[in-house]
Order: sequence, then structure tokens, then C-alpha cells
Amino acid sequence: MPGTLLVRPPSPRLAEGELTHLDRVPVDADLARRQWQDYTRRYADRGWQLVVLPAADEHPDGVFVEDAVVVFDDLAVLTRPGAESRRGEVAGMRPVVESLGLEVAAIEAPATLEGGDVLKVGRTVYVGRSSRTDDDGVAQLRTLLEPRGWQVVPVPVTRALHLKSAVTALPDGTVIGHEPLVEAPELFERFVPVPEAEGNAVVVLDEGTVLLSASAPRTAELLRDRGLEVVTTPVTEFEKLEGCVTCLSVRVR
Ligand code: CIR
Repeated sequence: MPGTLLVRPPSPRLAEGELTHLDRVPVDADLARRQWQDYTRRYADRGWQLVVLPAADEHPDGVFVEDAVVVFDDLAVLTRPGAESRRGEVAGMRPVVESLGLEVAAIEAPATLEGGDVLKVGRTVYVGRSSRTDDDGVAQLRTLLEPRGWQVVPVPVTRALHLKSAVTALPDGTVIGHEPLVEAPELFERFVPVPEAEGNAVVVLDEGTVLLSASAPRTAELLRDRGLEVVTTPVTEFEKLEGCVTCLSVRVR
């Protein structure tokens, strides 16, 4: 199941990125670059094809590519970030997703939607109604997706930046999250709490393997006890900017 992944190298201005729930602390741009390279290697080592977007160093948060485009089957939806400073990241995505042969749609102003609020579990799309994604954004996504056989379920998000800063899904569809950040666990068919805030975010590498932040060793243990292979990678410099393993890539195929 390895697929094709979009990534973009971190800007040397990463430290100037948006912050909502965390205080600003020093960020090591060289370490961020090395962590990003390690992150991309985790995929390449497992047979994923990486499409590296041109650097966009004028956008401090540009490395968090998952917020600018969301892909559903052969449809790429360009987002309209709620953070004004991030709107300029989207334009560079269009030619790339077009070149991959995807159909392209876009969230139209004044609606806002960020990809970090979009969690796919089977054919269900949970969409965080957060400070970055508004009701109009959720409604536009529903209009695009329901005719294509996806069900859209809005989820309130106030305790975290994005829905996927609070919950993500394991390969079998079980949703995991750090309980203090999750406001409506009952919305998910199956929910399992994890012991660390950095443990909420996993990327499914294949049916039996997930990628997890190296900052969540107790969660790694819990997931291994469930029979999963857990690959860890250090993302401390991105976590300081409220990013996580999911935000650094978008699966396009
Ligand atoms: C922001 O606040 O927009 C960035 N500093 C972090 C974005 C992280 N993205 C994500 O969780 N999908």
C-alpha cells in the first residue's frame, strides 16, 4: 500500500510560524531540516514515492503541506487556510496536483478549511470545526464529497489547533487521541485514548505499520501491544510550532 506523498522542505524561517496554543520557544532550523530529511527517509525506505514541492521559504509554515490540499480518490481539494499568513501556500499546490493527473477543486472565499482538520476513516470524513475551519468550509467540502460517496461528519475542536492535532486513525479505523484534547470521542465508532499529547498523531505506512513521533514512547508501547509495527521519527522542532507527523506530508495516491 505505499503510495505517493507530497512534502516540502522546511523554511529557514520556521521559527516565525503561527502559534495558537503554545508559547514561542527557540527553534533550531538546522535540526528541523535534519528531522525533515529523516521523516522523508522513513517513507522512502518503505517504497513510498516522494514528490518534493519547490521550497517556499517565504512561508514559515509551508512545510506543513497537509493543510493546503486534501485528496479524496482522484479529487484534490485546494484549501483556503483560516490563518491568513498561510493562504499563499496554496497556489503552488495546484500545478503539482494537476501534474499528478488529479481533478482539482478549491474551497472558495470567504469559507476557510485547513487539511489538518480533515480525518478520513473508511468513506467517512470527519471535519474539525476549529479556529481554522468554519461552517462554510465544512459545507463546501460536503457539497464536493457527498456525490462522490463520502460521508462528512463535523466535529467540534476547541482544545487543539486542528482535529488531527487531537485524533488520528489506526489502519483498522480505530481513532486514537489524547483524551484532554478530545471533546467528542463518542462521535467515533471506536476510540482508544493514548497517554501522550504527541501520541495522538499517526500516519499509516501500511496495513500493519504506523509512523509516530519519537516524543511519544508510551504510546509506541501501547500501539505495539495492539500488534502494530511502530516506526518513530523525531519531530521536536515541528512540534514547537504545533505541527506533528501528519502535517508534514499529504498522501496523493
Ligand atoms: C500553524 O499554526 O498553522 C502551524 N504553525 C502548524 C500547522 C500544523 N498543521 C497541522 O496540524 N495540520
